[in-house]
Order: sequence, then C-alpha cells, then structure tokens
Amino acid sequence: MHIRRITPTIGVEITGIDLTQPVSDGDFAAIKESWLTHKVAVFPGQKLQESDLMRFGERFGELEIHVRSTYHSRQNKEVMVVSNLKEDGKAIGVLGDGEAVWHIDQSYMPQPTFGTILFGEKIPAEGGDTWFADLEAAYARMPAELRAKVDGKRIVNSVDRHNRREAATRPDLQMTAEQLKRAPDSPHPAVRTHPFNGSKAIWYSPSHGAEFEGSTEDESQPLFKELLSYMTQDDIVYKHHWSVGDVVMWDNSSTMHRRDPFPGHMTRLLKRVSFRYPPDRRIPV
Ligand SMILES: O=C(O)CCC(=O)C(=O)O
Ligand SMILES: [Fe+2]
Repeated sequence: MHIRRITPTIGVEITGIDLTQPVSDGDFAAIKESWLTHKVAVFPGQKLQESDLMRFGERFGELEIHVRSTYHSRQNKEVMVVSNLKEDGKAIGVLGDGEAVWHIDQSYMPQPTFGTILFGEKIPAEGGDTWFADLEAAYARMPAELRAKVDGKRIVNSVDRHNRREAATRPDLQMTAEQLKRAPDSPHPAVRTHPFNGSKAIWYSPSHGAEFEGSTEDESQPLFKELLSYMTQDDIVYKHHWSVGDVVMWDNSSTMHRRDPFPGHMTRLLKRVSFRYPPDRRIPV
C-alpha cells in the first residue's frame, strides 16, 4: 500500500490496495490515520460490489440508513444511489445532474454523519467534479475577532427550509412528512472539536445552515457570508476529477463539499455509504 499527499493541506491518494479483499489491521490503521489527518482519501482503480463498499465502511463506524429512503439501493438500504439515471421516468438516485452546493453531509440530522464514502461506477466525460474544503484550515486562518463571533454559538440546520427553497427546481430533494420527522431543525455548534485529533473546525453547512440560534435568517446572513469567504479559499480546496473505479471518502467533521453540474445526456452513477461516530466519540450537540 502506498499513501501520497495530493495537495499541501487536504487529500491523500492510496494505491496498492484492493478493497474487495479483507484489509489487514495494520493497513486499516494506516488508512484511518492518514484519512483523519488529511480529511479526504482517494483510492483509484477499485471495482467494488455494494457488499465490498459496505464492509469497508463498517470498519470505520456503524453504517447509516439515509433518511432519503427513496434513493436507497434496491439491494441494500445502507447504500444510497447518487445518479441522474432514471427508470420508468423516475430518478433512481439523488442529486440529478445539477450543481450540489457546498454542504456538510446530513448536518441537518440530530446526529450528523462522520464519514462518507463514494464509489464511482459511471462517470460523465465532462463536469461532475467534487470539491472539498478544509474546515480546520479555514478556522485556523480566521482572525481572532471573527472566531470570537462564532465560538460558543450554535447554527440551526434545516433540511425542511432548504427543500422549500429548492422545491421548484429540485423535486428530487423533496422529502415526505415522515422523513422530515427524522430530520427536525437541528442546532449544532458553529465550531466543533474533532473527536479523534482534537483540532477545531468551523462547522457551517451553507446549504442547510439556516441561522444562528437566537437570531433570524436575515440577521445571520452577514456572518455566514464572512465565514464562507474563509471556507472557500483556493489553497484549502481539493477538486476531485472522477475516473471510473475511484473510491473517495471524506470526514464531515473537518470538510465540506460541493459538486459541479454535468450534461444531462451523460450518465453519472455512484454508490454511497456513510457511517456514524463511534458512541464514545460523538461530538456534543
Ligand atoms: O455527487 C457527488 O460527487 C457528491 C455527492 C454528495 O454530496 C454526497 O454523496 O454526499
Ligand atoms: Fe454530500
């Protein structure tokens, strides 16, 4: 196994390992350590069945069953389909071919996701790149006055309000009343301490972060905008250009991501699992 950094701040590429085979304890420890340190890990050239993806994900933590059950794989409810493919006129996957704006996965759940793993099965010839921003580096470079404005504050994350805003253009994002019950407006600390490495990250998800607790949406916007100007600086962002067979995993405690749109006549199909923090490492909410 070989581990190589792909930017000075964020991302590693891990080669010389076949994730269809059992990963030794030693290799697993090295993978986890470098993933937690560099926040995004890319494993090119994999050929995974859903069961392989699930087995690998489970090593890191209990697999989540995504609240958007409409887009679960037919074979496994732990696997989510990310695709623009349709069957009988109905989307089989989430996110379509449009842009997915900057977000942190499931920030809108009472217990947000720890890590997410995507496996690229069908990749369009253009577009669909996925961008990752380092939220520890962003926090580290914020001036003290700005940090003082967010330290100790909580941000309310709301998938309901996000969906309403997007209702006209993104019917694929709409959720049932039952699903929304599992995803009530959820406040989370604006600055979170990583349960494994102890470092602090700014934890604002632009797509679902609605307001600072105790403030209105309008009142919260200027500060959100200021945070964002630090969270998206070029030198703390890694843009992943996909090839078929790529496995990409990221740490939602220390990164956010977005995805470029791609031409609708092209096919993009990825399989996705996400996993929870171990019970003794849950981040306080
Ligand atoms: O389609 C992508 O590359 C990213 C999708 C995404 O945001 C996710 O799976 O959490
Ligand atoms: Fe995501």
